[in-house]
Amino acid sequence: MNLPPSVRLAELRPGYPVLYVEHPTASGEIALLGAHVMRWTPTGQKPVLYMSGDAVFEEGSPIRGGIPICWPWFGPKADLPGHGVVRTRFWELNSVDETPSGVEFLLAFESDDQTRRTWPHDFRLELAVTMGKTLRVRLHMKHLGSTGADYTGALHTYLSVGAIEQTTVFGLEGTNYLDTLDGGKQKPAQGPITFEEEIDRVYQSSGLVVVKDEAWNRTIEVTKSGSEATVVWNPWIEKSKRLSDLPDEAYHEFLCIEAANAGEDVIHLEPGEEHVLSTAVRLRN
Ligand code: TA6
Repeated sequence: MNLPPSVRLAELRPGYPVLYVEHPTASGEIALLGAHVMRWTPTGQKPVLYMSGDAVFEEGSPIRGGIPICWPWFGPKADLPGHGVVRTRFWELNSVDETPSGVEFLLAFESDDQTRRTWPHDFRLELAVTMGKTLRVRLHMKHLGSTGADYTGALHTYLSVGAIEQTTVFGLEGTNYLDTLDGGKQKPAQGPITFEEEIDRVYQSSGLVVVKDEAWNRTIEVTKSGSEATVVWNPWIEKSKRLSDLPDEAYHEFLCIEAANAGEDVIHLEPGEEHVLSTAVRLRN
């Protein structure tokens, strides 16, 4: 495939291709493993996506950071891999188009014998990623099975902040959330979110989320579509220590704001039906 001037394809490890982007508006990286947006940095800014310094880059292992694609289920599922079957497989690169405002990538993944062993329905996924002054990620799912199926999933976005202790999340006030750390109990949101402990919540919301990062004096806006659930996660101290692909002190440096179909937001697709889950991330001027 001919790549435009701002894009090159190289192996981060033998057999582990990554797309590297150096465009006037932004730089970034997309691993073909999991069609995983690993980095995105608008020109002149600090990185907006967080990537763990201890991340593992090998087939079969999820990447800690960036935007994991959690699908066709969100979270743990019996003895199956957490967050589904597509973030640890290589996707196909279908096209790359560059314009003065950015670069658009189209990647695809189809069900196969390996996915059928854990997910008994055929499907086709297409991911559109646009990197520019805004990052846009759009997951288009088509159900090809012979019977209907219920899907959940998320665009599991890791955002870099200067200090989690000086970070506040706005936009989820007045909603309810399911508290994953308290048996999934439904609780009312008490106001803007600040961080003094692990937070792992599925908010029932389809709206704009605003992350105010006092330490780096910047504000990140996260919008979405095709999603009625927004997951907010920070591992805090103990979980950071437990996760081998995350430095012990990493919890200071990121939070996840995830456009999800999770909790009560389950997507039922009949044969041939489709759904689109998307998110956009930008720095407020
Ligand atoms: O999105 C929040 C969450 O479900 C947390 O419970 C935590 O497990 C996080 O995802 C990371 O999951 P992973 O499988 O990538 O380690």
